[in-house]
Amino acid sequence: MKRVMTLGQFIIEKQNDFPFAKGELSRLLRDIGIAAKIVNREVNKAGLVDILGDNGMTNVQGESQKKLDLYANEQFIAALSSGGECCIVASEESDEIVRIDSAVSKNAKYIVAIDPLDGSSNIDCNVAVGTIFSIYRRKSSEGPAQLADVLQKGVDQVAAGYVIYGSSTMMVYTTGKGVNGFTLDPSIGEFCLSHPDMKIPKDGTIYSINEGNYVHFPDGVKKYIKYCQVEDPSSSRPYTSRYIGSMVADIHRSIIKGGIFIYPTTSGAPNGKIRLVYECNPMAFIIEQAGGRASNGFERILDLEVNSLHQRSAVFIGSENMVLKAEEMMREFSLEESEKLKAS
Ligand code: P6P
Repeated sequence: MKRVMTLGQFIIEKQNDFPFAKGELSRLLRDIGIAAKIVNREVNKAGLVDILGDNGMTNVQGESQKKLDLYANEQFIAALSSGGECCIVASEESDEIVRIDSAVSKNAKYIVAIDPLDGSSNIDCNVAVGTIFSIYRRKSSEGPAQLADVLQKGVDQVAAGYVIYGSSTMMVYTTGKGVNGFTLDPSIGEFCLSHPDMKIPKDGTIYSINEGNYVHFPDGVKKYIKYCQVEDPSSSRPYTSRYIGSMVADIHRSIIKGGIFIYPTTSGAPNGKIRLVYECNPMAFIIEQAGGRASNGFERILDLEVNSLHQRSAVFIGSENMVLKAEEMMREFSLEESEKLKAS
C-alpha cells in the first residue's frame, strides 16, 4: 500500500531545504493550502448558491468582479492574516496593497502576491479556474512593509504556486527546488502528493493562444501560428490548438502534456493582458523549475523590471523548444516590438 504524503507532511519534510527559515515559509504554504480548500468548497457548489455572476463592481483593471472573485480574495487574505507570516498581500482584486497588521503578524517577513480566482469569467460555464500565488521575503528591515517590498523582480521569489479547480483540485508549487503537485482528496480533506518532481516536456505539439485576436497580433506571433499549422509530419506538425481561456488550466495542461501558451501584445492590449506580479512571474518561476521557458517574446519574464502593482506583460511560456522557436520568429519579424516593450 503506497504511503500517502500530505501537503503538510511534505512541507515539513522539505523544510530542511531552508536552514535559514525557522518554519515561517512552511506555515505560509500551509495557510495558502487551507484557504485553497475553503475556496474549492465554494467553487464546487458555485452553481447551487447565489455566489455566481457579477457583483456589479469592477476591479482596477476595469473588469467586472464576480462574487466568487471577491469571496476567494477574502478567504486568502483572512488565512494569510491569521497565519502570522505575511505582512502584505498584493491582489488582483485589490487596487492597493493590503497591509496585514494583525497582532500575530507584527514580525511577518513575507509578501504574498495573488490572483485569487483567475479565469473566473469561466465559472458560470463550469470551466476550470485557478488561484495563482507568488511569495517574496520583504526587503525592508524596519517599519511597515512598503510597496517596494512587492515590486521585486520575479527572479527574487522564494516560492510560487497555483491551485487548479478542475476535474480534480490540485495545488502545484515550487520553492526553487523543483515542482510538486498535490491532488485534493475530498474524503480526507487533504492535498496529497500525486505529481512529484513535475517536468514539462522540452517539445510539445499543442499551442494555446486566442486566435480571435489574430489580426491584432505582432507579425512574429502570426508567423509562429502559421508555423504551427504547417503540414510537416517529421516535426509532428500541424500542432493542435487548445485554448481554455483560463491561464492556469492552459499552463497546467502544457506542463503535463507539453505545449506553449502565448498571450502577446495586441492593439487592444499594447502591454499584453496578463499581469506580471501575480500571474506571469509565479507561472514563470514554476515553468522554469519544471524545465520550461518563459519570456515576453524577447526577455526572460523573471528578469523584467517591476514598476507597478498591476503591470501587464506579453507572455510566451511552456516547453523550452517551442518558446525558443516563437522567440526566434519574434526577433525575425517583430524586433521593433522589443523596443516598444522596453519603453513601456
Ligand atoms: P482572453 C482570464 O481572465 C485571463 O486572465 C487568463 O486566465 C486567460 O488566459 C486570459 O485572461 C483569457 O483572455 O482575452 O483570451 O479572453
